[in-house]
Amino acid sequence: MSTQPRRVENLHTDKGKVPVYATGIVEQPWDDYSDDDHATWSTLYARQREILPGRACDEFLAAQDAMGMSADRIPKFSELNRVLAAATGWTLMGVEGLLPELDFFDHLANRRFPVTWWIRKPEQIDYIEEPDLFHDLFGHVPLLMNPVFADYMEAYGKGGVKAHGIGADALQNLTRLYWYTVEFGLIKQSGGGQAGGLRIYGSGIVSSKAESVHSLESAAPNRIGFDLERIMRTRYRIDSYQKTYFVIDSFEQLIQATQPDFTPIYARLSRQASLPAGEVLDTDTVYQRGTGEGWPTDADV
Ligand code: HBI
Ligand code: FE
Repeated sequence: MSTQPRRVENLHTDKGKVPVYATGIVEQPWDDYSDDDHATWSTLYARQREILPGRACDEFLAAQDAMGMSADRIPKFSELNRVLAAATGWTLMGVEGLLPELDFFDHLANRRFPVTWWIRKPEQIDYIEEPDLFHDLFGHVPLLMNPVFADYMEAYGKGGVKAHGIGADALQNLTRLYWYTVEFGLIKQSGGGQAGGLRIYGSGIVSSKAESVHSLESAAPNRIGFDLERIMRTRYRIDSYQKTYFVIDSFEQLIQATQPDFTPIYARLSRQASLPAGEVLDTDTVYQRGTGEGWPTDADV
């Protein structure tokens, strides 16, 4: 998600005052969740787990089960942290919402994943603009159990702290990488499955019912093989389905791509124009050249 993060000052919720620390870290007020909150989690969880087998990568579903997540109720961060910390050294921490980028990167660089403590209202069940608990906990957290993906997320955070020191263009390149991998990435799954063996690992997709189907089965979007510098040049959509989904061969491919120092890459990219979200290049490995049906005509970011 890349809407402007808002600093949290004195936070008063309808559940009374939730303690907020200077850095926006919030204890999960688990006892204060309403029946509606738990019902929203249950509805969304059951709905996604109904359609994800055969669409999400096996690692995602296995990790979600291994963490003990279920449709019963909103999971307790403290309980998940016991399993997660033992698996990959990552821990969750409650936050009010989007953090300033440098705070966010610094948390990732130290294997801390910020999870929004509140869940959307029942009337927002199908779409919410900014990341809520369901997007973060259901979408982002399970793959932190996967050692290779966990390494990638730490490397991403360290790269973000460095990019923050370099400047806005570097940050934009890196945000595109996050968008087309962590949020909206597809992966080749050994063993076939839907859509010629492509599966979902991106959090923005797995936490969305419609996009879980669209990303794999619609004729509209492009599906193109992962290429780090090509992705860093590619603009994206915030308010609609992606026009292009990028496909990795494996999580190892992600970690290998983040090994080199990005500074020379940023320098090279600064001399190249950014690409429209729906563009297909001659040099692309094309799994599907989309029809473009339904694509918005306004500007990509
Ligand atoms: N803050 N809590 C939170 N969660 C995010 O996913 C997040 C953020 N701040 C910035 C951000 N994401 C994006 O700008 C990333 O691309 C860095
Ligand atoms: Fe996200």
